[in-house]
Amino acid sequence: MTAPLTAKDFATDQEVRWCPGCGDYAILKAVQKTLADIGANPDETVFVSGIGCSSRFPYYVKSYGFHTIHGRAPAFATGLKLANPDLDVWVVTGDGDGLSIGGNHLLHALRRNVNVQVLLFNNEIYGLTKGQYSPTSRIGTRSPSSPKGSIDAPVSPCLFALGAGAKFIARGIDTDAKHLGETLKAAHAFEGAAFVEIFQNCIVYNADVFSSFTEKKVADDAQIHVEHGKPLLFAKGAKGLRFNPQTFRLEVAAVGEGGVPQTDILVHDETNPALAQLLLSMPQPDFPVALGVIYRAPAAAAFEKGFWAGRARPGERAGRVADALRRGSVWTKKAG
Ligand SMILES: Cc1ncc(C[n+]2csc(CCOP(=O)(O)OP(=O)(O)O)c2C)c(N)n1
Ligand code: SF4
Ligand SMILES: [Mg+2]
Repeated sequence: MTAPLTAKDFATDQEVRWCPGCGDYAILKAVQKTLADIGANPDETVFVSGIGCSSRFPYYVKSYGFHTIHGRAPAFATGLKLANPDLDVWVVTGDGDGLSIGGNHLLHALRRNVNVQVLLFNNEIYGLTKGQYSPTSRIGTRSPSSPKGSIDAPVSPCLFALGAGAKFIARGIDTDAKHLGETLKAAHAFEGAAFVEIFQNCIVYNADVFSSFTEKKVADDAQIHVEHGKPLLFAKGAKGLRFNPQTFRLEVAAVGEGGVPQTDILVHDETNPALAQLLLSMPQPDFPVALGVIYRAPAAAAFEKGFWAGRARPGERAGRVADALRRGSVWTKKAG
């Protein structure tokens, strides 16, 4: 019997070309460990990316990989999954790749529920092209393309995913390896398009943009780790989220002595899209940042399953593409 693969077995001999201190390194480690933990078979695993620093990912994972065209990783992944549904397909994209040029492609992979894991590394900047502002950059972000500060309202990747009809939406942080690993495993276990936003520090062009909730000393107060069936508590249980039916909004409440009883605090229901919307819309710094599996719809058929239902499987095809193209509506134009 061969020994199970370890995280190191998923590392390649390629020189990793990210800047020292880039958050991408930690994500790479977390993904490699996840692959080992889930017993992934490198011969049946494919990483597909677009263009960007984050999109260099497939070079560094010992599996099959495609470094494709800017924004088109979801389209390649959809084709791959349709042609060979047995492959385990991961998409790696950035906030620019996935939400600027590739917003359209991402939307369709999510709404179709193609059974792939989409990891969107959000550093709120175009790293590879030297720091232009991106669709997730905050208002006021100064960059070579917004020297006076960006005036564009940023898009929330997870709210975009929810609006697109994604059935699994989660969030993690580059440096919280344990939590990120658990989130990636949950994404992998989901049958359908699993969207994971990973807050990733670009130390060169947008350093510490997430530090207000990722720094160790503020994390307890500024993050809420949501878990299905568990009360929405944070700050070591001293605070929680409750629903105000008058305003139809969430509120932060102190829990226990001098505060509200814990029974007032909402219990996380990951199958509730309205709650997902509320958790993803919480403004900072008044509210904590929601992390973990925020939305997981009850079972829905993956796209490729529906596609192949009642069709001949690849390898059992009845004819050739060329014949199909030449068949059917053919007519001859009469002279005169
Ligand atoms: C068609 C096309 N347009 C523009 C570019 C330039 N370009 C390369 S990567 C990139 C953005 C990358 O940003 P992001 O996806 O956030 O990745 P990061 O580098 O931050 O990981 C752009 C605009 C390109 N390569 N191809
Ligand atoms: S530019 Fe930013 S995102 Fe790109 S490798 Fe360097 S630190 Fe990482
Ligand atoms: Mg980016």
